Amino acid sequence: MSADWRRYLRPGVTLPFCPGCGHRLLLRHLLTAIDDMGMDIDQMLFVSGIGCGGWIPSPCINADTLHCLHGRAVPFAVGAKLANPALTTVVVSGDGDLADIGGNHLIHAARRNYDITVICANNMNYGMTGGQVCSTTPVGATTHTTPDGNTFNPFDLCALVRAAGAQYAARYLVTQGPELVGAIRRAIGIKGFSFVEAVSPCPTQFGRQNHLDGVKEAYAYVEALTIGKAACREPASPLDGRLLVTGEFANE
Ligand SMILES: Cc1ncc(C[n+]2csc(CCOP(=O)(O)OP(=O)(O)O)c2C)c(N)n1
Ligand code: SF4
Ligand SMILES: [Mg+2]
Repeated sequence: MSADWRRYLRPGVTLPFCPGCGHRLLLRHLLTAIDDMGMDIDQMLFVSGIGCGGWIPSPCINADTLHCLHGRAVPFAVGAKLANPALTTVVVSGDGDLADIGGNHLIHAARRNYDITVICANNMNYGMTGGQVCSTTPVGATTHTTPDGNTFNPFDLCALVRAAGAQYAARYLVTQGPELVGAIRRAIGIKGFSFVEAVSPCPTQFGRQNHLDGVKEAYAYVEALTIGKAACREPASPLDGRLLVTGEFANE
């Protein structure tokens, strides 16, 4: 793995994430994948919506970035790709942005198999706005809007986009650096709709709401939810209670 990822940061940028935020690691893994692939970043476009996850491309990456309306990163990316098919187009945004307010765009982009890559920074809540419940919040987790614990089953986003037609779908924790870098590389390399879910702890909002007393505890919580695909019963896609299955779920 290359260590040269920092050269893709916008000069003078202060990374806008809290200490210990998983989004910072995701940024590093994304730029490492781009460097490893020898991509010409001037031929790439990074698109995001609103939220802490939406800050990963803009202001951090020194490339063309589109910072769009909340939930609308995917249609902006599709429009840009249709206008300029030579552009390697990568959406990076939060779980709330992509799966909640933007959920319909996500499934239809997968169904239509647009040649874009979508990277979802899944921190299991709306981090930016204070830690509200969202469609990826585990059952039982407390949030600002579910003080007695979330009662709804979370989406399995990889299963969702796979069922809709995604050519590639993978999920890894941001602490699984080589796996996540490899998944991002494969996703960008595939022609067609590809999706990578990066499980990214949010110590400040999700952590505080769940009485996780520090960064270490926030990461331990997420790791305890996770199991590798090989260790899981097949098919690996349905969530088993609070389980997050990591691995590749489509690679076509
Ligand atoms: C149309 C609209 N509705 C609501 C908001 C408020 N809002 C801003 S960010 C956000 C949630 C972001 O959550 P997520 O995408 O998961 O990103 P995170 O901050 O968790 O990384 C919301 C609801 C908004 N900016 N625009
Ligand atoms: S609120 Fe959460 S997601 Fe947002 S920057 Fe802080 S730790 Fe990261
Ligand atoms: Mg989120």
